[in-house]
Amino acid sequence: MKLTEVELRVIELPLVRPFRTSFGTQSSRQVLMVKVINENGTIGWAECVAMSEPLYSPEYTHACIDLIKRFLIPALNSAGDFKAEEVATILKPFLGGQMAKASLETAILDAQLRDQKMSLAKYLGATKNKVECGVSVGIANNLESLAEEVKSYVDAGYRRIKLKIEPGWDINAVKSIRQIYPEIPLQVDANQAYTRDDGKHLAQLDDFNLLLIEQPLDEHDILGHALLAKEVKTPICLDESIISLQSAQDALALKATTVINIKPGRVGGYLESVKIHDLCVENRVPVWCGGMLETGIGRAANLALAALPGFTLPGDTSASARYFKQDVTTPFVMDDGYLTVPTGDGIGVTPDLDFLDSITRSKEVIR
Ligand code: NPG
Repeated sequence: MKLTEVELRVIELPLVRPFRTSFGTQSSRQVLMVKVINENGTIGWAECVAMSEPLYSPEYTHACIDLIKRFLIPALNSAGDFKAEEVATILKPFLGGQMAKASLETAILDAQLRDQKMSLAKYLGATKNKVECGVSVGIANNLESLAEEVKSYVDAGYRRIKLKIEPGWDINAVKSIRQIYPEIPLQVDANQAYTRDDGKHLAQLDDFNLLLIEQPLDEHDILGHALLAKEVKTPICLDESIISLQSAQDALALKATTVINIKPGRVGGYLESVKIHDLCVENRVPVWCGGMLETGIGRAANLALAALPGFTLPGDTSASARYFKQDVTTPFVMDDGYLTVPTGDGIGVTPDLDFLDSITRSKEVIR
């Protein structure tokens, strides 16, 4: 493939309710949408999961735009004719930038698969046609509003609840939800909010039959997670620390994690995600697909990945309505706690361009 055009467009989508985590509160989602056109005139779409600020990861929207324009597109142009499978190798000399790289690789893969008339799900090796839905619940103002929000999701059919936690909003929040729902699959996500000294405190979560504790410590503290895993019985699951196949291999070998959250943007794309999935299947480590408040464009691709056989735990693959009043694609609607995996060519969806234009904050086209 050769790229004839790349469009980088920043949109801003309001969230249906503010989403509070240990690293901040979001009331809208700024997203970099990446569109490529290849030499056949075929269009490919992807979204970049970086946030507007470097709070979850060092990447942020405008840094990604700079990296893509200044280094990634010129490198692909110099490579001449390439396949989507070669993109990661071409971009490897530029360090980091997984989210930026993932968005470009995914848009290129979307166009390539549309040319080949194949769905992303089939290409990645999906074995399911629907995927179980979990939902991530932000830190609430008080236990009553938390219970109310969780009830709305349970009533809607979500099959697994993830509570965001931080020091001061953890044991009691979990206890209150466990009392109401003794059986529901429940897990927590700290987004790095604790330290190595918090082992005894976090061990109190062992009473609540949680599926896992996600990323309790700093993303670089692999040893700390391994030590914590000896202090708590609840399985530790790494998210932010897993940025590549290599980091997944290391974390597993060092016993810092026994479950892995795969987020394609965080690891550099869907192809790297499949490698991590395969590693986990080989080692009988359960995986699940994380979410980054994706629009329908990213959600479609995540569903294709989550349909692979190693994804044995429900992911943060929620319906569009969990986050957005109006999605940029035909909305993903949950049916009996499942979302259907798209079967069309490529990612299987395209954005509604009129709606996209109406929420566009900036747009540049590189030819
Ligand atoms: O369902 O899309 C979703 C969001 C799930 O909680 C979720 N994501 O830390 O995993 C996370 C968190 C997140 C959201 C991280 C946005 C970064 C950006």
